[in-house]
Amino acid sequence: MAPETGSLIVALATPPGRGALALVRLSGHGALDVARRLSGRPVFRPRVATHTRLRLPGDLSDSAVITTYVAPHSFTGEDAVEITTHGSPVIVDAVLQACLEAGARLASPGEFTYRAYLHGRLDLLQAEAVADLVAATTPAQVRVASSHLDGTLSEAIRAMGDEIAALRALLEASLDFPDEGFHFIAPEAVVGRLRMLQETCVRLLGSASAGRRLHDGALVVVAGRPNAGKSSVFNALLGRARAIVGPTAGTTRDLLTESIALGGVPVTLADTAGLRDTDDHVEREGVARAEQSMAAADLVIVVVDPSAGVDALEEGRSLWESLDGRGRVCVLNKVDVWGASAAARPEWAPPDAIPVSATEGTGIDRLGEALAGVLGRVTWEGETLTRARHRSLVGECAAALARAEETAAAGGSEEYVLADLGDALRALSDLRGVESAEDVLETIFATFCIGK
Ligand SMILES: Nc1nc2c(ncn2[C@@H]2O[C@H](COP(=O)(O)OP(=O)(O)OP(=O)(O)O)[C@@H](O)[C@H]2O)c(=O)[nH]1
Ligand SMILES: [Mg+2]
Repeated sequence: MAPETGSLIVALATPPGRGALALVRLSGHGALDVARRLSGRPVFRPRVATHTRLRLPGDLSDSAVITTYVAPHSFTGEDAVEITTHGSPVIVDAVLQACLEAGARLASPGEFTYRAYLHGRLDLLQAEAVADLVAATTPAQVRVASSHLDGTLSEAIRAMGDEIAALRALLEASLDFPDEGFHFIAPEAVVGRLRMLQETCVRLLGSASAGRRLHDGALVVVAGRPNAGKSSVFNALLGRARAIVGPTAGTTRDLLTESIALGGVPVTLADTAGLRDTDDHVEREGVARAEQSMAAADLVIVVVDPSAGVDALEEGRSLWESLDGRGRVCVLNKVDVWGASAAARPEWAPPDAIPVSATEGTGIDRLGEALAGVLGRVTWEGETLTRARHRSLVGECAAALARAEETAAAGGSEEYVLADLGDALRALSDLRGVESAEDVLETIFATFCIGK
């Protein structure tokens, strides 16, 4: 996608297929002429929905609503037109064809938002938020994306950049008047301000793992010995009998996955074959797949049946311990059988292990809460780093600030501190896309869908 602006682009903004209505969007020079040409109306009042008849190729016509926007007061910052027609694909095709005949070309993915960015209507963080908002599948994703679109994250980043720029100005002034004994800022004050800036970076980076899961989703795997009740726990979390449950050990062989939301995070929940040595080659393959999915999981739910006997409990222990340092939650299933007695709890089980009865539904809400807690319930204060790009640039900024602090604390030259502050500032500008390279931008906008 070339970063040219102004040429006339058109795309269907609503999903393809049949609907009650469809919305075709145009942006660029000549957009208003197209509206006139299709409707035969000489004048449109900007931003006022106008009911009109469209004359379309192939002897078709439709009654439609047209809204016009005059540059720079539009989403893209250009002249723009929205045409709402009845939602037949035949009508949509005719409208698109008419627009193409009038000199428009089909928009590339994300091109409307790219233009909004190029015209300074949005910064890069906000443009990414447009894509995230449209792609959101959980309310928490909507909250974070819409808060980023409103500029909360951009504002935090801009404020940090302003603070660094102010510090740079003071240091430069000190450099400019070295002999007169001017000290526009004392070294201790520089260190203090650099520390505060680093704290902001740490706070932002602290949101990154929950933000990544919010953005990319999380893999949560239910694991344990055969017959511990994994499929029953899986079904209870889903709220429906998705997996086959049976009294024979080795019921589940394949990996079963379903999508659910936990604490606002979109989760792929996987049920697995019970972990045991076996000669059955199908079951062995199932165990291998269970192990692979555990290795990739953000969180493993270890299901243990405390009534299953000593050997089973020892295997539960080794599975639990093998996950040390990873996201893990211990579930003591079949509490209706073992009665929640302290004596029946395995001694290795952590104090926050959750007694549940998958068949009766006891403890399942608490399990859901615990899972959401481990996944990092998103507090959606707006300053959540959701993408790898955000994490790496805030990380670069923090590292540059730390270098600057070290130099300042050791009484090093202002020049070195200034160079590090320059790096910190550059990372923040890249984050907001103030002067981003074209190839970086193209990679980002290429992930958008057409019409956005
Ligand atoms: N009483 C009681 N029985 C349960 C509970 N959860 C599961 N069961 C029973 O335990 C047996 C095994 O349950 P599954 O959910 O199939 O166990 P699994 O761990 O998926 O077993 P595999 O797929 O064979 O590894 C079934 O007969 C279930 O009805 C529970 O909370 N209470
Ligand atoms: Mg099973």
